[in-house]
Amino acid sequence: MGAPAVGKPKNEIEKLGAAVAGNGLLHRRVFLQGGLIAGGGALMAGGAQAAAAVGTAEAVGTAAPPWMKVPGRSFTAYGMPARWQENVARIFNIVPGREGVGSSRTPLHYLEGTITPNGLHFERHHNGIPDIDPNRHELLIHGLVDRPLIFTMDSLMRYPMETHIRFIECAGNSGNINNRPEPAQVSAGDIHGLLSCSEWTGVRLATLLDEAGVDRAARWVIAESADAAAMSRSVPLWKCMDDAIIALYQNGEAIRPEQGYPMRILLPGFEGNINVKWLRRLKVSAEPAYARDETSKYSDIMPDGRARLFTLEMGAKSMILRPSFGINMSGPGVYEISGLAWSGTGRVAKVEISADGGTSWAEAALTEPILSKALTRFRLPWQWDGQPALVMSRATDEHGNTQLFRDAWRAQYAPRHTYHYNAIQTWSVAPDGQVSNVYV
Ligand SMILES: Nc1nc2c(c(=O)[nH]1)N[C@H]1C(S)=C(S)[C@@H](COP(=O)(O)O)O[C@H]1N2
Ligand SMILES: [Mo]
Repeated sequence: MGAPAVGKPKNEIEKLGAAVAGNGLLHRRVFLQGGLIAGGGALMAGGAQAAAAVGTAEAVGTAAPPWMKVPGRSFTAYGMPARWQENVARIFNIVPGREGVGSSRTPLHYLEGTITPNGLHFERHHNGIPDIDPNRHELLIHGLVDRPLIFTMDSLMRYPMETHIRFIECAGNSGNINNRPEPAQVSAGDIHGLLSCSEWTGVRLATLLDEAGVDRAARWVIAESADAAAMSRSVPLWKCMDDAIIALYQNGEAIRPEQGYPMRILLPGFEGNINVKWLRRLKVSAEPAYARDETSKYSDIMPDGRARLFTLEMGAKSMILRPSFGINMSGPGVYEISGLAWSGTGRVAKVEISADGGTSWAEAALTEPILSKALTRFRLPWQWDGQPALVMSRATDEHGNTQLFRDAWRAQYAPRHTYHYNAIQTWSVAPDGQVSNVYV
């Protein structure tokens, strides 16, 4: 967390009628009303110092910081973050002999806003990142269609494009780590970082399928990749005709190799795995393929041991990132709790926060824009009294889908099941400000 809040004393907060739930949660509009903005106080002091530094001749002399005494460095062809941000990096372990297989995670706890920088988008590769020459890559649409079609990059680029901000979340996100008997003492990015959000631009899949002419018997589209995993997944035809796009751009630039260069199928809100990267073929069919990744993997194992296939939409979910493991508190005072919420079925309707282990809840402010199937930032002011606290968030989407506590979530499935994990994340704040991961 940043510096502790220096705001007004507690009795003034109570005068405002700001405490809305137990253990110091304040009304979401308190910061907007002003008067309690601790950061504002600190900012003004800092601003005054800076003004003094640039405004007086002697400050530009000996007292000036070194970066004011020499010209800055030159231009770069492709910019990089400040060198002070070195720890803001993807989180991963490489298994020797399996260098390209596995995943890296987004360091969610170090980021703000909702867009994941391209270099920090999580990665999940089943057989490494292929080096595809876009001039030799083609997309084939065939199967139950009137006219099989082949698209080169040049021909695809001539179609009308759309831009949407959408998250991608791996079906395995959070699950493995939360399946451990003891809560892992690792960062929010380690636990929940198979999750990223980008502005994607591409061609609506429905446009291409309409041109091919889909047969009336068709119900599925089998998407196949051009990497060495030759992954395939069955996509319901309704989704292909709804909001699916063939994504070519990610946050304004060509989609990164890690994300599927030169193209991937983007199925908003659906589990990560089905968003096939390095897409080469779409086969329209009456039946699903029952491919490996939709039968042995990424399906839900129920308490009776049977598998539920094709649970494709990710649930409503959220987590607090400030504070979180490694993002500690620095003394009692007013803080802004900040985190992310999302749902695979639409918009986030509300996020509730508890600071007393789920006994009482306060509604967080949602930062605009609140977009469908995109990450939404939530915030709530908190007067921390320096006592032990259990903080947690609970998202509800526009269809009423919400989050369960971990035990209730686990009771829905077979014992070791981990896919589609969306239970409530709880952080414990100790009197010294240290934050740890706990099961509630
Ligand atoms: N061709 C191909 N597509 C793939 C994968 C892969 O290994 N190969 N991994 C899948 C999985 S499991 C996930 S979670 C997402 C991850 O997308 P990202 O690497 O862009 O974050 O891509 C999916 N698409
Ligand atoms: Mo995944």
